[in-house]
Amino acid sequence: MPYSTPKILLIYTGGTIGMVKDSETGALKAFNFKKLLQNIPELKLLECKIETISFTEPIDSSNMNVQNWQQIAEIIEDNYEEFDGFVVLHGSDTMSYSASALSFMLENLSKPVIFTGSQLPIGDLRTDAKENLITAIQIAALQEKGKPIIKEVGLYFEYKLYRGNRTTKISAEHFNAFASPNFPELAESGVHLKINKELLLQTSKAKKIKVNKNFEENVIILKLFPGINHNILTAVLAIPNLKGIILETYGSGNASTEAWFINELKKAIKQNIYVINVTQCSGGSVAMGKYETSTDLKKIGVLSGHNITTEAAITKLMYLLGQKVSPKVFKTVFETSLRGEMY
Ligand code: ASN
Repeated sequence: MPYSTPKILLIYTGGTIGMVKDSETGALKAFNFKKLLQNIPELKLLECKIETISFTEPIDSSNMNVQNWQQIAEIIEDNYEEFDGFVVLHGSDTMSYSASALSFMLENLSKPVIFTGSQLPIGDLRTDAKENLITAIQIAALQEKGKPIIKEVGLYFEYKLYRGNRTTKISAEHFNAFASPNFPELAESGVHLKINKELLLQTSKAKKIKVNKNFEENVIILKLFPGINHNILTAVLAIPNLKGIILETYGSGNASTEAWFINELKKAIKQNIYVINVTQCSGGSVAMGKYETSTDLKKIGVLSGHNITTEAAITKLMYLLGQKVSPKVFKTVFETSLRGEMY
């Protein structure tokens, strides 16, 4: 029996891909996507059925927030049974955060959710939008014996499919705007579409999708710099209701050994604020205890983000806090890979 044509839902949230220039100011702003889709007649040639749904007010992704993530998750939840795959059109600026957030929201995902966007609007003559969009849809529609091949949240940009929660935006100029410094790409588009099957996440078929929309917003990312003083650290840690900090440290998880620094963090941890160590380096991993400058951090109970990106770390923290994970197991759960986001 032949398998039925895959059905793909295209979710338009905004971003440069669908923007036009404001006639007065010349600034790029989000636009109605239905009209812009008419710019890509190629979509009709794809071997899948495509339906679209759009945010009522498409946004520049710099305006992305937790409510928007919940909205994307809800659209996927409401249409999960009817569609075989999902493509989320999203601004590139915060796409890595959203792809990471959605990877945590969508537990036991067994269908592809592919984020994509572009650096130039789809109506621009030199646009990168067409290739990104067309190939993202093809990837979302890939099947083997009638079942999706990709069963995770991916990010497709400039000929590469990455695991979404491993990515980071690296360029505001190049079409090649994303990197996945600590994990190889899941697929590469050349003359052929080469899928690295051994790298794909495999979810148990028996488990039903669970959509976790509760995210804690009282969190912060603190990037260390030589010269950060006591005053600044005290002020950050005194933020009312603060629940967790992603501490961007140097190299393999190193920081100042000065007493005031360690003592302030120790006090915060005693007050049940989680402190997670991630590296400022674009590649490599935290290894607390490797240098003297990270030994104290380990002793006072700072958690290790291993080789996670900052984008995945902050969204994982928001997710686990939102799930009210018990303090007894929080360390173990945070330091374990849940969606392939760390080793
Ligand atoms: N500012 C845009 C956005 O993130 C950038 C882009 O999409 N290339 O929405």
